[in-house]
Amino acid sequence: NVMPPPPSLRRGRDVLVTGASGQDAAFLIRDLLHAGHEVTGVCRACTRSPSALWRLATLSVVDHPRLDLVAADLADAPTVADLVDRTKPSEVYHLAAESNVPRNDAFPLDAVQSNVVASVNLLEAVRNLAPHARTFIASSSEVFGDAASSPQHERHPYRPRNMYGATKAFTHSLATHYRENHGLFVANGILFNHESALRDPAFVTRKITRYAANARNAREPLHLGNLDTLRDWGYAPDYVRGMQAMLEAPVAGDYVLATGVARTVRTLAQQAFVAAGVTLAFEGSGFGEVGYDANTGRVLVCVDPSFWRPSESVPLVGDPSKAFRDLGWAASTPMHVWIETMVEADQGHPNLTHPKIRILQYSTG
Ligand code: NDP
Ligand code: GDR
Repeated sequence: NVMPPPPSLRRGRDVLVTGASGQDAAFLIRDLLHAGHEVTGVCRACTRSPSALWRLATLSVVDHPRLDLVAADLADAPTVADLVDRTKPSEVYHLAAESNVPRNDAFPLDAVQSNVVASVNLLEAVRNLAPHARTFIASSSEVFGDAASSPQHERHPYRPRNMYGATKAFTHSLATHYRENHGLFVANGILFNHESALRDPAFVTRKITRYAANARNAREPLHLGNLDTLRDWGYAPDYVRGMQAMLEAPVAGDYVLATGVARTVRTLAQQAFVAAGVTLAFEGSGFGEVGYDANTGRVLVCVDPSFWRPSESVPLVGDPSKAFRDLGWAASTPMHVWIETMVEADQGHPNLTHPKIRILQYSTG
């Protein structure tokens, strides 16, 4: 399941990666270490405890001699300044964020601290203490929100329609300001959904693959929200290569990273069940729709209003042509391949049984 890292032209430089306990940072740090970099990873609970660092451990890099892990809350400005001063990075990947969309709405002040204040602290520290560093900022398709048209490209207007999208739109604009008015090398990656076996199970892909992988032992159907929602889903290791390409580019810019293809949650579920050897058919509509095993008739998926988010009138689908043209980047892993990867990984964890999934989901009160 592990794809080889890309060749790097920038061996041996010091790199600072925030959000080191997260999905993308795990793949990125693995690539950077394989390419010869010294890496400092930052996360709030970087105590080398299994719970905080299970992703780095899964990729067998948590004990790498060139990886230094530092515990820090990026919302604290003096801490961030000290971190940048001590590491004097030549590259910074800012991946830390509260990335769960409903949690941002549930805890708006935390969202501002983790997504906005942390980004201001980091950009200020880079400006004052490491102005020659190249910085990557993780922006999101959620900045487009109530999009005017589809697909969305780098110049598409921002119309965020939730707290998460608003914080990302602010940070994206701020990064552009530091690039244009302070002369820093700051690249914004406008990232569309990207997934892997390291994804938190609160997100719909991993929620589905975990259930599909263990469906034979399931005592009740999988509860999902809106099955008609269209999303542009890709594979996370491809996207972290795009991030690296942005910092390799001669000039800093904004780049959409996406597949350019929209699929429904229903299709996603069907593909996951196919990977688990089950043909999933659907009948009914709205809250009454169910997905069932076409061979046995057993109901495996139902629609649950508590997970329902209205779908966008214009789907969020990215136009990645600029990244392809300028960076040679494309989301190269086909969906059925990465879904198979996720289901296979989840079949190796039989304790992650289905009834918990619903409890874990949005356990924010
Ligand atoms: P994850 O949620 O897996 O990782 C983000 C990490 O940020 C978490 O592990 C969290 O660590 C850390 N973090 C949050 N707040 C703080 C803080 N105040 N101080 C220090 N660390 C903090 O996200 P992904 O890896 O999936 O995504 C990486 C980035 O890309 C995020 O910014 C996300 O918003 C963005 N993005 C991701 C997309 C995707 O599909 N994956 C799509 C679009 C954008 P902990 O809580 O353990 O302390
Ligand atoms: P998203 O990811 O909110 O797009 O944020 P998520 O996987 O949660 O939702 C994707 C789409 O699936 C629909 N959906 C469900 N979602 C969840 N979680 N659970 C369900 O049961 C369910 N049923 C249907 C959602 O309504 C949504 O439309 C991710 C994060 O990585 C963000 O940080 C990132 O910025 C965006 O992707 C792009």
